[in-house]
Amino acid sequence: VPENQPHRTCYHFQPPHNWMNDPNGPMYYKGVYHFFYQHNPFGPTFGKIMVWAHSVSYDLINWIHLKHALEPSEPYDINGCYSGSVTILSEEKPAILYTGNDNNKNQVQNLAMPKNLSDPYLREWVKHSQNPVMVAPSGIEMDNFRDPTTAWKGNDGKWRVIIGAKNGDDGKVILCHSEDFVHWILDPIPFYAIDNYGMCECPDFFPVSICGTNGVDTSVQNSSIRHVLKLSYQNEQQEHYFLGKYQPDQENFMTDTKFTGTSLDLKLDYGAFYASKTFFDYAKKRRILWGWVQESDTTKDDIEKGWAGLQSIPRQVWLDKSGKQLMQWPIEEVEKLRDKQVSILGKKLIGGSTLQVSGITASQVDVEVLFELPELESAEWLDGNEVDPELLCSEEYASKSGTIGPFGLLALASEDLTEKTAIFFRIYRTPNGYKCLMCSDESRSSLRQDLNKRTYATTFDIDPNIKTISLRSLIDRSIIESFGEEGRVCLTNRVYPSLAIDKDAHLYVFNNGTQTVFISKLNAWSMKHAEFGYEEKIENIN
Ligand code: DQQ
Repeated sequence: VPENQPHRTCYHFQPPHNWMNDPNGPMYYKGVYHFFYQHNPFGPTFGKIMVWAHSVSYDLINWIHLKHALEPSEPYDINGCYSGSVTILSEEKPAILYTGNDNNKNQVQNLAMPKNLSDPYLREWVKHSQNPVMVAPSGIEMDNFRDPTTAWKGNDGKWRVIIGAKNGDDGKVILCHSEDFVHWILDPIPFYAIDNYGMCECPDFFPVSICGTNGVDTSVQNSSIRHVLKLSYQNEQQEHYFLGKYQPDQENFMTDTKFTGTSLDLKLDYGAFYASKTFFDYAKKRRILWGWVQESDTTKDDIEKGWAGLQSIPRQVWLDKSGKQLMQWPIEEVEKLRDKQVSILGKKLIGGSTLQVSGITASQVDVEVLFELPELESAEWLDGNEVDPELLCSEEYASKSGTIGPFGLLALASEDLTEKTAIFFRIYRTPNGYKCLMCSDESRSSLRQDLNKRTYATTFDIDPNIKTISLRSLIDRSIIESFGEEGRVCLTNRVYPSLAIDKDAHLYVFNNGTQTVFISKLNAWSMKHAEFGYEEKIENIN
């Protein structure tokens, strides 16, 4: 990677160089966190020879890069080792199920096991002699059958796994079961199907506890859990999920809600976040989510930078008390990187005001703000049941005045505010109660014209008696991950400021509503660099 790179992150996971996309097979195993990822070792674009790169960590923040776990080598994966997952089988043996792009460019599922279970880093993986262990069933396109999940075991002792698929424009999720993890039977009835929305990539299927924030292991089935089915819609590049009831005896998942194709559908993150995957961390009894955060600059830039693609900071996920949505929060370990702190307490933010948060390195910061709201009755009226939040945000830039809001943060901002990414709330009164719009607006994030600058937004219902609303943003040079209302809404942005870089980046709090809001408390910390180590053996690739 060339020197002097203002957009390369300092505490998000990145490979030493070149292209990265999907998280693969994350797991905790005997004291070590493993992370595999889709990687092109030969360049900063998606490549012909995709491998499973491999890194290990003791805290999910500081990493050691190892040599690749899987590289194309056999007829069943010679055109790429695509995404998949790890399952820990009986006798604590981990197994990788991954998609091979085979010599006919068909997608098949393959199995790999560690060569030496006593190597704490599980450096070497052996592909199974009976690969491929699954091929596309009839009614599924042979080149659109990929991304097996972590398997779960039923009470009958059989393993189940689901796999993304497509036929024409119709997305499908295929259920497969096996007694020995090698011989698989594919269920002719799709586990999930959605017409006209294209390929369902990278499914994820996991239980969540109905009370508390603890996670549960993937095979757990009892009355105190619900299930989550997550799908990556290839056409939209967005992560949709459904809560519901899994009925193992009928091999059936009954979703609580139907997909509508509108802003009412649930997404893990309303911004740049894709191909995500969870795992159960049995050390800390939590379920952790990783997601790929794509670039939004040009391929030419990626080639100049020598790298492309980030991973989100791992997030803990759990079911909200309402049972109607998931909650997400950056894992607590990221707080170890918090360095110099500044605080603001009880500060009035009158309409039209902007307040700088000074004394921190604003290009790499963790900031948490609690806003105290005025009486909600004064909120603007919003007609119509179905408003498109992104349209609302793009028409009403953060700089335009509202009543209660827009208020929030201006991140990676230049001193004169010509560059800024606004992450903000605005509150509305609707026929069905109060709604909060949360938005992240990249339109002014850089003076550069050749970037894909998006506006991401969603609305959520708020209690009429709500007094405060919180916002946390993890800012790291070209990424901003924001968590509204304690993790109810997540929005991730990739931005490439040209002025607001390094020491010239600033952080502000603003209020452009006519109503005053208060900063009840704000804490911001400069963030230290995460450590990335390399094993010497990794240098074999070029
Ligand atoms: N990327 C992988 C596929 C997956 C897609 C290939 C999602 O397995 O469907 O790198 O980003």
